Amino acid sequence: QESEREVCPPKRTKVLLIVFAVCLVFALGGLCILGILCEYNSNRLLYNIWCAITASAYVLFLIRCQNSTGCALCAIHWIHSGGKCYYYSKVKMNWTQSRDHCVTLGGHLVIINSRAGDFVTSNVEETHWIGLNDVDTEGHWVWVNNQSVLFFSFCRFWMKRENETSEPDNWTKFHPDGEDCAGLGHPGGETDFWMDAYCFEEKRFVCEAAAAV
Ligand SMILES: [Ca+2]
Ligand SMILES: [Ca+2]
Repeated sequence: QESEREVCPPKRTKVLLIVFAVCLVFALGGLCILGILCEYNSNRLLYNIWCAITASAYVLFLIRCQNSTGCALCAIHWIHSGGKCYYYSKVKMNWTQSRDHCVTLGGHLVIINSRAGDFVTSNVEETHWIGLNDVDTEGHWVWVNNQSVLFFSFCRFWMKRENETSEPDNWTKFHPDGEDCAGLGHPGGETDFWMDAYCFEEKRFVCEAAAAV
């Protein structure tokens, strides 16, 4: 059973960071006072040990903050990139279930209207649902936030075939309603392009959420 973890709301994360910073200041202050006392007592060994511990803690703090996934920017199991957090599911669901599951995780099915699309596609090795569909109006593709697909994305990501119909092709061979939901790649191979598919198919999916700041 896939674990569900919510993305920490930015406000809550800010409060935690402030509490953490205050604690850190008090801790460092205490260590400094202790170090001064130790020095005052001419206990150089103990003083040096406290200095080493203090410096190490500070370095570890800096390393953690410089790590792109550090400082709780994204919840566990989410990947940080460009101010966004991305979650790649382990389970397969149909498109509607995928959309709803992303919401329960604190995000939404991924919206690709920027160069983030290359990052998203680079992290999948099999077909995944994305937050794009033409359920309401055939041929009018919209994201889960009701935005239209930008021209750049439309040209860049839909699969192109030579001498055949390119995607989206609204294939009706296995269902008369055609294909109204978009996924990365196809079940058999490459994943760095979009294809429309039957919304009832079960695929893994990519969720997106804003990174906490
Ligand atoms: Ca369609
Ligand atoms: Ca298709």
